[in-house]
Amino acid sequence: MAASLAAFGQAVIGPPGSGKTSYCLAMRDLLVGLGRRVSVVNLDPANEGPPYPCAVDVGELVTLADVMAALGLGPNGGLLYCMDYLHANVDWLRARLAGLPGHYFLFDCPGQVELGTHHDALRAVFARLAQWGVRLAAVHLVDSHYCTDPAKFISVLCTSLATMLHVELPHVNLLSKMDLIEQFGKLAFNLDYYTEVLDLSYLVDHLASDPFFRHYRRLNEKLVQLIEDYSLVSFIPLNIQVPPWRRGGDGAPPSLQLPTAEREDEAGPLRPRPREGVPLPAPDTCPPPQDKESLRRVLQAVDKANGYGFGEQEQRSLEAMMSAAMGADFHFSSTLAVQEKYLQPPEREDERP
Ligand SMILES: Nc1nc2c(ncn2[C@@H]2O[C@H](COP(=O)(O)OP(=O)(O)OP(=O)(O)O)[C@@H](O)[C@H]2O)c(=O)[nH]1
Ligand SMILES: [Mg+2]
Repeated sequence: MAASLAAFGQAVIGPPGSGKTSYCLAMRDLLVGLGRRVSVVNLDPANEGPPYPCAVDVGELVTLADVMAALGLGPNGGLLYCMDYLHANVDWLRARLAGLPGHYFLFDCPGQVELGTHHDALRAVFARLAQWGVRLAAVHLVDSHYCTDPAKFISVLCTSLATMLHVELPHVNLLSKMDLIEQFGKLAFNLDYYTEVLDLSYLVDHLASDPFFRHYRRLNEKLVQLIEDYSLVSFIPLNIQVPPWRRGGDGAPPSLQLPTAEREDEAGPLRPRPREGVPLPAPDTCPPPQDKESLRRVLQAVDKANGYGFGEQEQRSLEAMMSAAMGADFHFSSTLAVQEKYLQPPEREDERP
């Protein structure tokens, strides 16, 4: 029997565009800063030229473009085929991971929703990883702006629950892009109502004030009852980018220091390295600095979920200890502080035009 890989990692999943690839880049930078040896594994056959240094790329095995051209499939069918192909050739993945002993893996997964809710290939790949000794937590991202629309938020809850039940891994749900949460309107309730998924009957009442949704009240009642019966879904707010009003003078708060020089050699800079043939962005189009504080809170939950936090692996660096100390404040997401941090402050009377 082949030796166990004995590793920890995160399977980063979620709907298209929810921020999975950006999360992998930012989480990698954070983990490298903590002294972990990290490898990002791109499992998305449509992800050409990911922004992070890619240790293992499914594109070496199969790409969506090739499958679509060779089999005449559309993008959705093509992606499902690619994932079935990966599952059928999963030993390729094992051989690649075996070449990275002692590494912490971040798996950047494709965004097709059915892969998380009912298609079998991705779940089967995760099950094989578990058999090989890779202890995974699923990190499931959904766009936070859905909170501003009660109907969409109910569907987000249903999708998250279905994914948790289907993927069968320890699970951490994230509300991503907190800087955009109120982009399409104000929240009807405090932020902790959405992160803790509190009494959902208020949401149904709120929805019933819309003449269109009044007809679907009983359906919505049944859906929220199902979610509450399982009592599994809750969210941690995540913001990869620092909101402009919190950036201060030069745009970067003091907590967002770049890694030290020797770390930078090992890890690469906080922002993506320029790739060959890709022009450098102009200074004003550089990606905004990352919100490390928000990422650390996510890491706390993930370390508990996959068991990493209960081992001896972490080097006792100051940053690692600070990161651990933040665990004492795990109910952060239910406090007013998080609301003040991530939501635009309300307009003051004297500032209104
Ligand atoms: N404002 C803001 N934008 C973000 C944040 N995180 C990601 N984005 C943007 O969201 C878009 C999609 O991000 P990706 O990381 O490519 O999302 P993805 O889930 O990997 O997308 P697919 O692989 O296509 O499913 C990009 O334009 C990112 O720059 C965030 O915290 N705030
Ligand atoms: Mg992606």
